[in-house]
Order: sequence, then structure tokens, then C-alpha cells
Amino acid sequence: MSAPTLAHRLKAGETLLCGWTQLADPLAAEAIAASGFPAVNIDCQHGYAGYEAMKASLFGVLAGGAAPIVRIPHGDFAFAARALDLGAEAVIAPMINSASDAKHYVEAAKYPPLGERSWGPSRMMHVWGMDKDQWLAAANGLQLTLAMIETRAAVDAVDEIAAVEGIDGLFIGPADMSVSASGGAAMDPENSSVLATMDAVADACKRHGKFATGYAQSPKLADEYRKRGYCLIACGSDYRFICAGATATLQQYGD
Ligand code: 3PY
Ligand code: MG
Repeated sequence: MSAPTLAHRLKAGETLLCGWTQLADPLAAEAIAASGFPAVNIDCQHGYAGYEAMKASLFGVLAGGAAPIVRIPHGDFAFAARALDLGAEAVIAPMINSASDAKHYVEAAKYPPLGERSWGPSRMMHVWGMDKDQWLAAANGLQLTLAMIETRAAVDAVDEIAAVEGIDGLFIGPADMSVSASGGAAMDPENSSVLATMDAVADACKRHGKFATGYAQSPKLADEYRKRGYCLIACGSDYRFICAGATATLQQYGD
């Protein structure tokens, strides 16, 4: 198998759309990847995959020709290390609200000197064609750690979070952001506080040389990210794609 591509492509300045799978089914993961998304995230926070289904979905993404990304369950940084050992090209950690959260994440997901990731890359060395020294030298740069900014606390600490060595990028969660910013009054991912967060996160990423990335509930939100120079934009999910297709079909044929 050829070397991973996601980190290289983002470092080269490309902007990539990312598919999203929550159904915990390798065929759904493969279908999204094979539709042409260059990367597909397997959602293990709000999606239905535990470790075994994440593993199967990751191979589905690979079979469909895309780069696998894994969003881990909230606070489960050991899960990040397991996803990386399997071949995730990036991991996304939800609810990173402080530099301390970010440091704990990096501890699990990066080898020294950045963190304390435990050694266990048998599969990765084999399929990416590296010996142990090549792997150790390359892994921290090949597999990306993205920290989710999705609360008021995270926005207040965005510079400190972005400054943590080993955090490769920030990833906005606009749904939680809108709920947090409104004090629980509204879930409205297109509201002005989310747009202001996009600017604040983009600026922090520029200051600290990190990737600005995020989730878009709609193509309109994806455009807002694109206008601001975000380089990895997740849009849609298998569940939503199925519902949209089903609804469109019912509308076309009437009931
Ligand atoms: C959010 O918008 O809060 C997310 O976590 C996106 O998946
Ligand atoms: Mg969220």
C-alpha cells in the first residue's frame, strides 16, 4: 500500500472535502469513499461504531480509495492511539476545551518527544513499507491530531490550544458551538457566533501554523469555511445522504 496522503495533501495547500460515516457499516463507509470524497471520517462519538465497527469501516474507507479519519469518543484518547495503530490518517478529538485537554490528547496520540504514544504499529509499518526507525521518524508527521473547538471555553482558550505542540489542527463543531454560545437556547449552526468562531479559529491556526478544519451541516456552511481558507471541510453524513435520497425519491414519485 502506498504511503498516506492526507497530511501531504494538506501540507501542499490543497482544500479537501471530507465525507462522514456514522452508520458503523463498512459498506456505507466504502460507498461514501468511492463516491469521490478524498477523506472519510468514521464518527465514533455520535456515530454507532465501537472499536470493531470502526475497524471494519476503516477498511471500507480504504477499499473505496479515501483517507480514513476517526473521530474518537469524548475524552477517550486511548481510542485515538488504537485508531492510529490501525491506519487512521487523522484523528479528531471532540470537546477540547483547554490547553490541558489538548496536552492529554497529544500524550496519547504522538510519539516522544511530542507525547507518550505507546509503540504498536505492526500493521502500519508493514503496509506503509517502513522499518521501525523510518516509522518512528515519520509517524508524528504522517498522522494528524485535530482538536475540536466547539464550546465557549474552547474559543476563549483557542490560542493556548493551537499553541500545543503536537496538535496539528483545529476542527470546529458548529452544532455544539451554537448550543454553548447560546447557553442552551438554540442549536443553530449557521448563526453569527459560529461564523465569528470560524474567523477566530482561522486566525489562531494562522498564528500557530496549524490546519483550520471543520464540520459543515450544509453546503452553505461549507462555503463559509472555504471562503476563510479552511483546508479540510467535512460535509454531510451517510445517514443524511440516505434521508435526502429517500425524501427526494418520495417527492419525485408522490405518495
Ligand atoms: C458539532 O457540530 O458539534 C459536531 O460535533 C460536528 O460533528
Ligand atoms: Mg460536537
